[in-house]
Amino acid sequence: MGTVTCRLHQILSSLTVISLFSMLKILVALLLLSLLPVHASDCRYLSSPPDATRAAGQNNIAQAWYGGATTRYAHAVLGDSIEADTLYIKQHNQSGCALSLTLAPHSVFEDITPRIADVTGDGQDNVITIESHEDYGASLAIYAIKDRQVVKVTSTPYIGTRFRWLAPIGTADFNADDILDIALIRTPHLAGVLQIWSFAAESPELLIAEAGYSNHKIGQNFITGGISVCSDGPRIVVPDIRWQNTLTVSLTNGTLNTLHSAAGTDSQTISRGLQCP
Ligand SMILES: [Ca+2]
Ligand SMILES: [Ca+2]
Repeated sequence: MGTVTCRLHQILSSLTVISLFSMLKILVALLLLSLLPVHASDCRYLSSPPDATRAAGQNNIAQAWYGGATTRYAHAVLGDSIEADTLYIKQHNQSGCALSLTLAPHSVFEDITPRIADVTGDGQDNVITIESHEDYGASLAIYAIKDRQVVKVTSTPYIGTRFRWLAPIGTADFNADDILDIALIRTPHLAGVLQIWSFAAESPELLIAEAGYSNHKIGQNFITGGISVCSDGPRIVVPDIRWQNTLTVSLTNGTLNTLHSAAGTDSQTISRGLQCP
């Protein structure tokens, strides 16, 4: 009986050694796999809305784009009811796949292409997005990469009502603090409030707000107008709220000044407005 028990013990011990050896082989194989380079084709991303495009950056962020197409916020201000719930950011010199952030179910990115610029003044790119909440409408939300994660660092307040939108115009340093500010039009189909925001040190500060401008018509998946940085400073070029004239405005001594008004808002008139004098 004692001999049988001893033999059984030997068999069990050898089985344990074999299974431990097998596990070790599996662990080594997994480690080797994790060390293999990840090719772009290996990355699996949620599908983007049909008209979404990728933004390209020059500083630390190489690309940013929207994925996770969803119809859960059926505002259709940009032409269809397909928005996105995921922001992808790929850094320069980053191995592996893009980093990502997915919004909570009450929000979407109501946008086509995010914008890349350092608007907080820390030398690191930010990704500028339009983020809409199912109850409170749109806000301008600023993202960054911190500790290899996509994080929201600051934002404007929500407009406050469902299906109210805002349209960014562009970035320029309007208050001469060497940090890019963001100009936008809040509710471009209603009051058309031109706002300029500073996000220096990740703190939102409204530099100016004045009604009577527009840069978007309901259903269009593009924004009209932009900003030119001329020798006398940045100039915003957008249609007036009734889309009759193309206005060129600057922020001087804390007020918006209309430098020029041209009849019409067609693309040629807008392009002429964007040329510095
Ligand atoms: Ca920054
Ligand atoms: Ca500034």
